[in-house]
Formats: sequence, structure tokens, C-alpha cells
Amino acid sequence: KNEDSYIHLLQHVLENGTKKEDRTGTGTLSVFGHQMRFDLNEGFPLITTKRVPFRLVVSELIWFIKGDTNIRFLLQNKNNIWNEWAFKKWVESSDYTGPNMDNFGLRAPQDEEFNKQFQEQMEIFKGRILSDDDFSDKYGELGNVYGKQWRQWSTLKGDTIDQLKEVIASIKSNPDSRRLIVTAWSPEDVPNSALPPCHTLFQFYVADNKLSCQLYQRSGDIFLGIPFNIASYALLTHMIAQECGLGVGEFVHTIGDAHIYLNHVEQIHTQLSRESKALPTLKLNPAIQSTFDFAVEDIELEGYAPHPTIKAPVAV
Ligand code: UFP
Repeated sequence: KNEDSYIHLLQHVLENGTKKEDRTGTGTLSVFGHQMRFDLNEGFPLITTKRVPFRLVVSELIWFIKGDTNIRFLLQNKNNIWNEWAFKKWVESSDYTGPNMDNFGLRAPQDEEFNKQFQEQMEIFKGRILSDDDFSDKYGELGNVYGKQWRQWSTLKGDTIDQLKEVIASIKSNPDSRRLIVTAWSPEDVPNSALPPCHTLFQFYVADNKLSCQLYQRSGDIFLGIPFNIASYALLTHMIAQECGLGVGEFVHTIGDAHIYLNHVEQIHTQLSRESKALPTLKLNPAIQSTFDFAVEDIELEGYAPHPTIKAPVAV
């Protein structure tokens, strides 16, 4: 069954992972170079041994596909996953006059008093992003994140490349091509980037009228990030397959540093004690002819009845 390859990764890293320090100071168990395969015809690979918030996957992917790099669209869709990155720029700017927010990511979970202030400032920030156009243009903007790299890659000549549009056109015109690649990794941007892209590069492959996709992810938080990443690329593959009149093949997920944070180990034991359930089915609105036209309400899941959510701290 499809989820087995993810469950196997959890077990494999618990048993064989090397203890390794990391940027966040949390500590991990880690392996280097791991591959999972999901046959997209067996069901949609959304993990069932805990609930994964699919609506956040959907709005984030649509945001990437639009080429949008401003968190306003995410907030309009009640998606808060990128807030901290924008908030950081705001509280470090000279326009910010509220209480000191240095190292808010580390301090908030440890200091209840500070956490209250942080939540308060975050709510104010979100409110202004949603209601104030100038503020949102200045502080909602994340810069060279996925949407920019996929849709408006900057070239040395000063023009832009729409990698996503071009790859879809190539899937249609030259499906046997071995160059069906989109890259988010720009060495030029890495030094000035708070979060260099985790999902670095992906490639499409067409055989027997089925579209497959492989992702190279340089770094994967196995408990919190990976289930989300699997769902996102599986969804993208379905959307592009629909536009190209193809069936779906496999999603192949290759991970560089695949790690379990030490403060997720207990949660993973809980997850491993659960029996996986039948995978859901993805329902895309069949009237949508272009990958670029999907809206949140065109994407639905049928039959997702997972085990309950398991909470765990995010390493930042
Ligand atoms: N991470 C993921 N998936 C993502 C994402 C982040 O697993 O889509 F954006 C995790 C991987 C790692 C951390 O634990 O976030 C990024 O840290 P670093 O840049 O040090 O690899």
C-alpha cells in the first residue's frame, strides 16, 4: 500500500538515523539519500495515520502556481504557514515600533508572557496585510520564493523565464523529452535567503500516456514537512496531467537530508502504533482546462478519514 513507503521511512530513520546537530539547535536523527514511490492510481497519497491539513496544501500550491510571493493570498485563504517569514522582515524593519520581537521563533514556545505579545503583534500584522495595500506590498512580500522561481525566473539578461508554463508546453509537444525540469534552486539567491528552497528541483516523465513526477528535496522534516510535500507534488502532477490529457503515473520523492527532529520521536511512536486507512480519492473539477485556472474550490478529496492530528513543535 502507498502509505507504507512513508511508514517505512519513519521506521528506517528511527532505527538507522545518525544523531546529528542542525541549524535550529533541536537535534535530529538523519539519513542521507532516501527515495519513496507513490503510485497515484492507488489513491491520493495523503497520509492517514494522522490528519494532514489538505486545504493548506491546496491554497499554498495554487499560490505557487499563480507566481504569487505575497502572503496576502494565503491569509485570504486562512493559510498561516508562511506568516513567520514575512513577520520577521516587518519586526526587523525601522517601521516597526511595537515590543521587541528578536528571536520570536525560539522565545515564543518557551516564554508564555512573550508568546502573548507575539500572538498579539502577529494578529495586528495579519490584519494590516489584509486591509492595507501599501503595507501588504511592502511587508507581505517574500521575494524570491517558489512562485517567483517557477513563473518568473530572472535571467542575467534581465528578462524572465516561466519555467512552469514552458514545462507544461513541453509535456504536450515533446512528452519523451528528458529535460522536463523546473528548478527553484538559484545559487545567486541562497546567500540572501532566509529559507533556501527545500523542494529544490522536479522533473516530469511521460510513459504509456501517464504523467509521473520526481522531486529532489534537499532537506525533509519527516514528521511535519514530508507528508505535506508529498501531497503538494501529487496534486500538482494530477493538475498538469488533467491539462495535458494524460493519466497519472507515480510520484517519486527523493530526499537528501531526511531527518526526524528529536522532539518528534514520541509523536512518531504514537503514529506508528496506528493502522493506516484507505487512501482518499482526488476530485478535480473536470471543466478546468489549464493548470493556471484552478481555484481552491475546484479541488476536493473524497474519502479522507484519517486518524486524529498529532501535534508537534515546528523547528524554526
Ligand atoms: N521543511 C520541510 N519541507 C518544506 C519546508 C521545510 O521538510 O517544505 F519548507 C523542513 C526541512 C528542515 C527545515 O527541517 O524545514 C528547513 O531547514 P534547513 O534550511 O536548515 O534545511
